[in-house]
Amino acid sequence: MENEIGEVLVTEEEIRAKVKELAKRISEDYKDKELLLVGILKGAFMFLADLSRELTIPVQFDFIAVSSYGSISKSSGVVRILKDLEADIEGRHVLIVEDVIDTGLTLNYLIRNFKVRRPATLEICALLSKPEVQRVSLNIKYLGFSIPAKFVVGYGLDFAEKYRNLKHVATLKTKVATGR
Ligand code: PRP
Ligand code: 7HP
Repeated sequence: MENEIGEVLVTEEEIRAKVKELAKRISEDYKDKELLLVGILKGAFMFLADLSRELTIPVQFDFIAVSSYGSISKSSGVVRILKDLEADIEGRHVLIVEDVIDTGLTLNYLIRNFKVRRPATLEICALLSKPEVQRVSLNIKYLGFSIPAKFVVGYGLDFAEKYRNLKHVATLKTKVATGR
């Protein structure tokens, strides 16, 4: 399976150090608040699991699963909610945890959707961002790494549902379009 994997962009050690650094900042910023972590399935599961274990404050968890409507509406940024939040987020301190921001359209949609539910605060924590292909402006308060506009796998990210379990982030030898 490793034959398809290209160069390592972010090593296991770099991820571990960054997760600790982000968790420290988040623990300080939310020390007097009740934090609700919202993971975007599936890709964020590994980052969320590691990040949350480095937090030194009590937290609660919720998850949302989304998918693009289809090739035509992908560019419109409209996403379909496959599994909605269980929590009522009105008045809550919500931190969205995402694996990768590519065009930014998914998060842009979710931010607008969540704001309607009137959380007390709403912030983004993303492991990876590809600034070259981002099409909407987002305020990413907690960011792990800015990477080139290459399709990547590992640490939660997949290609055809494979490679999510890699401990590092790597490119694929097979060329895959990124940035939609
Ligand atoms: C990925 C990723 C983001 C989105 C980013 O999810 O987890 O949610 O795409 O792309 P964008 O910034 O261009 O909107 P994907 O649809 O691959 O689902 P998955 O997390 O289940 O793998
Ligand atoms: C989605 C996605 N999934 C895996 N790898 C990437 O680089 C990706 N960008 N957007």
